[in-house]
Amino acid sequence: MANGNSLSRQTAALIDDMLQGNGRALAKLITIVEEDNEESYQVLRRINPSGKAHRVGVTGPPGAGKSTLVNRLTSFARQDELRVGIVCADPSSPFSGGAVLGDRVRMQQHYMDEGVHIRSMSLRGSLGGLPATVHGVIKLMEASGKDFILVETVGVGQMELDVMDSVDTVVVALVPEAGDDVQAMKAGLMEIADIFVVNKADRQGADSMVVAIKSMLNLVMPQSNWKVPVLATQAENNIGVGELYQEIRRHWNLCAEDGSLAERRAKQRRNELTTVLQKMVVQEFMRAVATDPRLAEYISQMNDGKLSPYAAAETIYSIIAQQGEPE
Ligand SMILES: Nc1nc2c(ncn2[C@@H]2O[C@H](COP(=O)(O)OP(=O)(O)OP(=O)(O)O)[C@@H](O)[C@H]2O)c(=O)[nH]1
Ligand SMILES: [Mg+2]
Repeated sequence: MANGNSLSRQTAALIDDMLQGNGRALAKLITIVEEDNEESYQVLRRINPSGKAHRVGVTGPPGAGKSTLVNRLTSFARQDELRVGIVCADPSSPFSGGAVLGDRVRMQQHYMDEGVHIRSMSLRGSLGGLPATVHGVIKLMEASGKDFILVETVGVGQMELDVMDSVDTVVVALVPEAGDDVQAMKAGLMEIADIFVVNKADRQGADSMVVAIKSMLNLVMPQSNWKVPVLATQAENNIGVGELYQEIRRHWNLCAEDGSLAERRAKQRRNELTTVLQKMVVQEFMRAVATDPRLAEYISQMNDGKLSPYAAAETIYSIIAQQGEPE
């Protein structure tokens, strides 16, 4: 990976087309990036989007109405003449095939719109890990000229939290019945949410849910001058989603003004650097172990408990570092 420079003429042409905004080329490149192999690396190596797109994450428990919200938000963004990219990242659902079909129905009106690109990703067992792959797809969408990128993830596990590191504005969607969810909500979720939504507000308990979230937020030290709004929506009936859209944009504008957006982007780039470097080092390690009997010997000593993993890592690293000269 570290030494490879080759890119097939075909893929290079795809990149050119994608940069011109060609949707088919974008779709094909996303497939390549999802593969997480040498070619994916070569593609991502050549993409360095300007960072002008507003990336919005929508996360929350299964069935909260995230896709319905995303569909409605897309309409508002299109009214603003923004080009929209949608990434539905579904790491675990065994029914993802069905979910994709359901989302197709929910987002039907946008499938025919050339200004909208919709992508569902089922990434169980993805080698590079979900967050890195989603991040690559977001970058492709941005490079292809999307202005507003919506990323939907299900659930509130560590993986979803990590995905949310790749976006600028995080919307956490809950439903009135999710009282237990709020109780069980980890501090992490409170910290990542820039906006809370209580969707399905046509059902009972929405108001008290809004109050409960607000009072929990009061316990958290504010991290910036942004006061996290808690909104009630009915995505199905398109009630309250206009306000949500306005708050999402307001958050982004504020972050751009106070410099926190630039900080967030810089952090994302540092994370990306670390991820790529880790991959490279591990690959180099695997290659070296396969060819250098000294390394195999250290590993066997470590396996026997004669060498601590720390000592083994240090020795192995110094051998690899001696061998590898930077390009
Ligand atoms: N009553 C009511 N139902 C809604 C509302 N918004 C969405 N729904 C319904 O809730 C169900 C789930 O909606 P989705 O948008 O698929 O929810 P989701 O969070 O994307 O679901 P997963 O991606 O499977 O986790 C659908 O049947 C929607 O029609 C609402 O405001 N009120
Ligand atoms: Mg969904």
